[in-house]
Amino acid sequence: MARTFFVGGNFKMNGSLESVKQIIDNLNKADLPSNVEVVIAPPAPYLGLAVATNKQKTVSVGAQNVFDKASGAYTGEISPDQVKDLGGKWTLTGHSERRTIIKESDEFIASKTKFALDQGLSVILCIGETLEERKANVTLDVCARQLDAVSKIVSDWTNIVVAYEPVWAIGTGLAATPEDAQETHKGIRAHLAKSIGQDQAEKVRILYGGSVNGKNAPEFKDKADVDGFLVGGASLKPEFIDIIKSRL
Ligand code: G2H
Repeated sequence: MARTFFVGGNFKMNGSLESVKQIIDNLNKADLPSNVEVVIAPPAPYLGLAVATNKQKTVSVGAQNVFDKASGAYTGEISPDQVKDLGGKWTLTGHSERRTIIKESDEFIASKTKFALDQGLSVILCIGETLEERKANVTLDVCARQLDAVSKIVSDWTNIVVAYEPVWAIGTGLAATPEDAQETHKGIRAHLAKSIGQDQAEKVRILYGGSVNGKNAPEFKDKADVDGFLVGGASLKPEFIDIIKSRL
């Protein structure tokens, strides 16, 4: 089945008013393909700026994280409604940096994913194994556990995009090989078929993330279950546009 190619740009905790504007100006000037869906996730303080300056119809703006409550005494947190209020349409959940550094649990990530969906945001749900888990040959078990926490409480996956990001490949310059990514994506889709049904599993886009750049992105071109990329470091650079165009 044809799944629309998807490229996410996760700026992480990088940038300034000036540099975020510069990245968006570059995107605005680019001749982007009409059949690639792009989501950029700047740091939360720049969400409004990103929405206001983006002129590309195929580019949406999202948050890197949201909380699982609508409002209240939750110092430092951001609600899905506030993201929407600024014009954001997406959020990431479960990025490995939040799983490992902030110690977010599978259950908390699932709860945030459900709440964001219920409030009308679409979600890029990040999953992936550490190097130790890979060495122990439990990659798919880890991905399944992270996915199951969500499928236990979310039955409609229409507005979820899964990003498979092996932790050992993130920001290290050591991307998974296209063959490795394809094999894992295939396993993830097979697992989803069991948990959310064959039909939904066929429709869910599964992105690869971890040291994707303008040079290696085209190498994933013929991989049937790699439906796009979640890009960190390279989304801050002009090569982000090459990644968006890598399927042409
Ligand atoms: C993985 C990825 C973006 P990078 O975290 O989410 O980052 O491309 O820098 O490895």
